Amino acid sequence: MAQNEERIQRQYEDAKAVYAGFGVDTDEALAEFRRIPLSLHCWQGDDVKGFEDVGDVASQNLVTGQYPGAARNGDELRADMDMAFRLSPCRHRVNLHSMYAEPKTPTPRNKLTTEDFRRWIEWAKANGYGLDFNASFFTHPMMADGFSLASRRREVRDYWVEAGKGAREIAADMGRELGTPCINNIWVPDGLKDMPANRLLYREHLRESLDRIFEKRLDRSLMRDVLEGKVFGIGTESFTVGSHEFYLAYAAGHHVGICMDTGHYHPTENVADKLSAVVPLIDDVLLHISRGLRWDSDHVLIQGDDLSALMQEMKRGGFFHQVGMGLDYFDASINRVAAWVIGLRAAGKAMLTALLEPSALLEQPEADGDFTARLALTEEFKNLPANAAWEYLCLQEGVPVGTDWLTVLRRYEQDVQSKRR
Ligand code: RNT
Ligand code: ZN
Repeated sequence: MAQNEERIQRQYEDAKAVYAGFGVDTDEALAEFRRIPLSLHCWQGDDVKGFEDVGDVASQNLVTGQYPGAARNGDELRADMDMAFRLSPCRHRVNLHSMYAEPKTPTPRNKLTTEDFRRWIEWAKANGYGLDFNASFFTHPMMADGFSLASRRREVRDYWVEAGKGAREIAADMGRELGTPCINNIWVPDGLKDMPANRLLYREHLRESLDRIFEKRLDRSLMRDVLEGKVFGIGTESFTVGSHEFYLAYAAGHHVGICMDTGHYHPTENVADKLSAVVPLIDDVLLHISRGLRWDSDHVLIQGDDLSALMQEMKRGGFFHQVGMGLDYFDASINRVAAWVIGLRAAGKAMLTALLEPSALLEQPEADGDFTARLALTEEFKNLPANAAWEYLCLQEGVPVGTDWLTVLRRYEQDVQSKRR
């Protein structure tokens, strides 16, 4: 072990010299890394089921796989998240859905209050996690024909408007109690399988429902509103009411924010490119970092060109303290805690690599019109020794280096997860 530490230390010193040659201060990059939180989505831990007894209703989030050991209640879910956090050197927030409420007596979603999340809040407080929030507009008997805020039925819209309003109050309370603004996201699955005869009608319903939800202004230091659009979903191939354009236009006109999920666009579209287009013009932006394979498949986040490009853009645009970052995927075919750890570590590595990138050296040739040098350097920077800095960070944070985390995870699986039947 000590030998390993020595190696990591030595390699970090070498890497530091390499980066210094490009004008980058690795210690400063590590310090900056520690200031940037990643919000971990609680719903990977139980396949987006939640704790309510909603009966046999359709789910609008397709999760595949049957790996044993899913969390069955708040205590198990929190223990699993704590485990994941122990294996990640990132700074962490927690992203909650209202279906994970723990009310003393069964409470419908439109009547939930902050006290129904008391245990989450106390846990977050005790561990220094910020909280983000979402009303769950899915997997529920009031999702009449798969519609919520854009339903043709007034009573359905009313129900979900109430849930949406309540969520904002809860988010504000969470922000107040934790001392960091809670990002409250709205995603609704509303849409149609086949060609609509009247698209405008649904969009007008959605617009009016949002107007009602946002009627009350809430303190931005406590909570932020964002709207998550989507190109299509399973069963809503022809028409998604809450498209990206709809929310973008709504957000710009109503001083709310947007959430961009990297799985929610046409596969050749790039969210990295969208940041500089929307961040200067929209009040708040949240990223749902996911990995779509062929479609919005919500595969576990791993490193790759898309993730690198996203983090590079966050860095180059100076967006890290302006744009929220949350993970969003669900895989029930592998250990669910491992799925979190793999995603956190992938996001963390990509983020650190971007922070270490000698970006200024790319800008100069671009300004000079020397695209040859820009491309040559782009290629060269891909292989700078970022992993040495990553290992050093893990060591300093007391987090397993390399795949050592898997040994710890296996023990947890054996001692804790495998006992859940
Ligand atoms: C669904 C959206 C949404 C959900 C969560 C559970 O396509 O990505 O963010 O994943 O709300
Ligand atoms: Zn999402």
